[in-house]
Amino acid sequence: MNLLNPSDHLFNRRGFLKKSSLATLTTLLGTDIVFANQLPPNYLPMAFDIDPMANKNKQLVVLSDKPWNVETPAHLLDDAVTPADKLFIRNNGLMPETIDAARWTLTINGESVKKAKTYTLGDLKKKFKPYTYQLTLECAGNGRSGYFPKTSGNQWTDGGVGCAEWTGARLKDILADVGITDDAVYIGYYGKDLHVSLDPAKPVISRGVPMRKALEDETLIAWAMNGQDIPLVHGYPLRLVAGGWPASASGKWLHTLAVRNKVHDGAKMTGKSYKVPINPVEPGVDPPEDQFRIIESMPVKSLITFPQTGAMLAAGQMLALRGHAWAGDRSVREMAVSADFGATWQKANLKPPKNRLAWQHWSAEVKLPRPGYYEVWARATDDAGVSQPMVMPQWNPEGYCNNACHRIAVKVG
Ligand SMILES: Nc1nc2c(c(=O)[nH]1)N[C@H]1C(S)=C(S)[C@@H](COP(=O)(O)O)O[C@H]1N2
Ligand SMILES: [Mo]
Repeated sequence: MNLLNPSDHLFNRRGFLKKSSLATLTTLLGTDIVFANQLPPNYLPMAFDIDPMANKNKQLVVLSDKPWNVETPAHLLDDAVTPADKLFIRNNGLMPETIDAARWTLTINGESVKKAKTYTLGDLKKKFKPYTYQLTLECAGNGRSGYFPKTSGNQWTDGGVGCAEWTGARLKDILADVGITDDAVYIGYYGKDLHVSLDPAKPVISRGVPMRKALEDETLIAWAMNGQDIPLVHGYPLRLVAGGWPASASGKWLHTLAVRNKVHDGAKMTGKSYKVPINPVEPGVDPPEDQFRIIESMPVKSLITFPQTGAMLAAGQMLALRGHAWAGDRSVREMAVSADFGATWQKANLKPPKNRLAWQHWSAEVKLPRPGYYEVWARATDDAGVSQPMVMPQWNPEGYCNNACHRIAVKVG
């Protein structure tokens, strides 16, 4: 899409940028628009007056603006902990326009609670011990653009992933306080966003995780990201965070959480959303719904975050590389890089994660023998011995879980 011709929905009836548009543009800019209140009607700040696909990757890339889907070029994910202005945005609907955090409540209900209970944000912060974890969130559609035949959906390249630091209460502590029954199977979240049709009766997305994931230490009801209030685009003021699983399970603008006595059947839990065929299919084949399973832990994957693809090196200069690796519920055991299209591999230095479900940092120094063009490939292996594929992994109709090796181009000389 081209922001030169912004569609009307960015602006309100009077032609001024909507609060949620401003919040997103602020995220893209990485700083506030100081005189935002002075913007003339229907005026889009010139920083966005460009075709984002031709922006030489200096900023986040807008894949769609209704709803907002914004990805982060790999080299902008170089920070150990992803800052707010570099975390991808994946909205299925329209962000809530007005939020009163002082009156925000979280209700825990569903078939498998003894009695439904409602907490204010203040109650949650006072009553439960806070925990802070770095948690990797990756959209299940990240890498979709690498599938052939092409599948529908946002054409994410590599940047639908990030690892921020989240603070909140453990969901298991809250559920213990509420009291759940033995027949609990799944949790399902409900958020305050609105369907793009503006029909309040239409649900946007309501997903969840099975109890074994819900009750993990690291599954949080979070009110802070990187030590501050969660930015509006990432779910202010309250969000479920279940690291290592499709980020679609981490509900933003959370107001209700149901404890279900069956697999949650909210919007985008049913049909083929966030599901892959149980048995491998030939590329292009789309089996019936009952032959799909829900994606749980995400597959092993890694990124080269330095240097940026297209780097130029002087002859004789060592190539310093670094990046991150993650493996859903697992940890990464080994990281390797190749500069000769996978013919030989060199082991990289790999750090342990800060905590379970955080991405791990790796680095390597590679000698490139003579002037010319190279591709550098990076490959992670998880603690079960599973490695990233060099080429497209198992094709699936919705284009999920593409964990093929990341690669960059480098020129010497
Ligand atoms: N309420 C709500 N929660 C949501 C979504 C949404 O559209 N609405 N999108 C989900 C999806 S598909 C992803 S990948 C992540 C994206 O989180 P982020 O935008 O903070 O990076 O949020 C998830 N939680
Ligand atoms: Mo997603």
